[in-house]
Amino acid sequence: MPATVHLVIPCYQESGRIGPFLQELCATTQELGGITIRVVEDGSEPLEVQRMRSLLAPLVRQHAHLLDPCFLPRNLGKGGAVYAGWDMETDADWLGFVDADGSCSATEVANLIRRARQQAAPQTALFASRLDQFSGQVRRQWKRRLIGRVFGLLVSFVLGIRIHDSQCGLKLVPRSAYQRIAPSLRIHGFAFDVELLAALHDSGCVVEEVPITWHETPGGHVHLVRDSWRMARDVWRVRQRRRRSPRP
Ligand SMILES: Nc1nc2c(ncn2[C@@H]2O[C@H](COP(=O)(O)OP(=O)(O)OP(=O)(O)O)[C@@H](O)[C@H]2O)c(=O)[nH]1
Ligand SMILES: [Mg+2]
Repeated sequence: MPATVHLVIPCYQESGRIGPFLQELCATTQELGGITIRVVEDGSEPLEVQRMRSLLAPLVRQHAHLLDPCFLPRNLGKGGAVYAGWDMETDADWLGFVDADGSCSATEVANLIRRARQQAAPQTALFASRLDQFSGQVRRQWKRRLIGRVFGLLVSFVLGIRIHDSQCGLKLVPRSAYQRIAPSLRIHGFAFDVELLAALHDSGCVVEEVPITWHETPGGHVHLVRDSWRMARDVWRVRQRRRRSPRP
């Protein structure tokens, strides 16, 4: 039996982007087997919720492994939605998430799952990474590329954990490792991946960066100035918290 995987797709106002990607993801993961997927809609306005319900209902009927979506009553942020979805799952060996916009293809998701399943027991967390910035594998607006790189350097420097791209929208974490650290996780916004990285690292779980192909889909929600500032502030908070509670 292959290791089981539960994938969450955090969504905020995604009815215009998620359709083709979700279709492709459902088909690809059905072939692999042992995978469940849940869309977690994060408190969008009523009209958007209605659109998502109509879009998802036929897909849920068509694919047994696409679970009923979760509609959160208020916006928690990307991390909050991911954790809400992970906390609903009590069985899977692996917990993961993937962005709704299809910047990372269903094939890449399948490749990462295959890689996770090569581990004898879930042990090493796998963070997809836009590492090969200049190989043509990564197509991103130059501004996002630059800010992403600076943010990666900031995370490595401030937290003392070597990482190139902490923010890529595809990750797989052993459920046992998540359960150990879940009570300590506080950040629910776009920098939640940084806190996740630090908590995994401090708990002794190795995090491996896996280069993937990434073709940016227009219409992203991350505001380069406002969110970069908030995220940098959150990195600092993670640092301060780690200093207050030294690792064993
Ligand atoms: N649940 C939830 N998800 C969010 C929120 N904001 C963004 N997301 C989701 O987070 C994922 C990534 O957001 P994007 O809008 O693609 O981010 P981006 O601006 O394209 O940034 P990159 O993809 O990193 O280049 C998508 O699945 C979004 O729907 C939010 O407030 N709540
Ligand atoms: Mg995106």
